[in-house]
Amino acid sequence: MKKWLENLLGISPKSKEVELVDATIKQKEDFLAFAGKLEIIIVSDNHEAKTGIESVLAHHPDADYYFHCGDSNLDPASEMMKRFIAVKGNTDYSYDFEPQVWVDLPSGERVFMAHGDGHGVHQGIERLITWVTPGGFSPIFSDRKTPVTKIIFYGHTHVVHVTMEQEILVINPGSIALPRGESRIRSYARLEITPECYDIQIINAMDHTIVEEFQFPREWPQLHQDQE
Ligand SMILES: [Mn+2]
Repeated sequence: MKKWLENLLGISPKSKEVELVDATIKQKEDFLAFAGKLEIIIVSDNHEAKTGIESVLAHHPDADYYFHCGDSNLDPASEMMKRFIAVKGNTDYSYDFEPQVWVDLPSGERVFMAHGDGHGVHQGIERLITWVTPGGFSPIFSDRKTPVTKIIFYGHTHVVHVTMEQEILVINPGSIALPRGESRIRSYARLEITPECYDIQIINAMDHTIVEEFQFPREWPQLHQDQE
């Protein structure tokens, strides 16, 4: 993570505590003045294989964030995994990952990431959406000052999925080692957040060529929402 981001957030993104981002105009100005965009790399389900992840890190050395959606089957304390904000997959039983994380980005978006096995993602993403929607099941919504989740990352299916549902951007980068589904391409995702839009690239992990691109318009997130 870049130093300016840490300073802006005042916390490490790996902090297990959920910190609220101060919803001020100043923050928006800071974001624009410092960077104007964020680059985020998302990988999932390498199932012990290290080469794909090493190659992604070598190819994208300067991303602002690296997210791993679970089933790495690698030690979270290893040098490679320390680069990632990661969650526990259903086959990560030997390792001490959080089952789910919320991360507040300096752009104002709150990200929710879970592997997805606990949210029934083989049946679809409805439960994931419900989980992060105010009034949903997540215990975090007992807090009246909870920012609205705008982005979800998940894995588990090993199938690429990019969509915008109920104003939430949802990304499954596919598996970087064991792809399923029609394309059968080992893949990961790159998300760029600019003031105007979300640009998403699905990238072939073997040669880093772009397989698919998506773009969704973006509005500055509503940072705090009262829950009555
Ligand atoms: Mn899994």
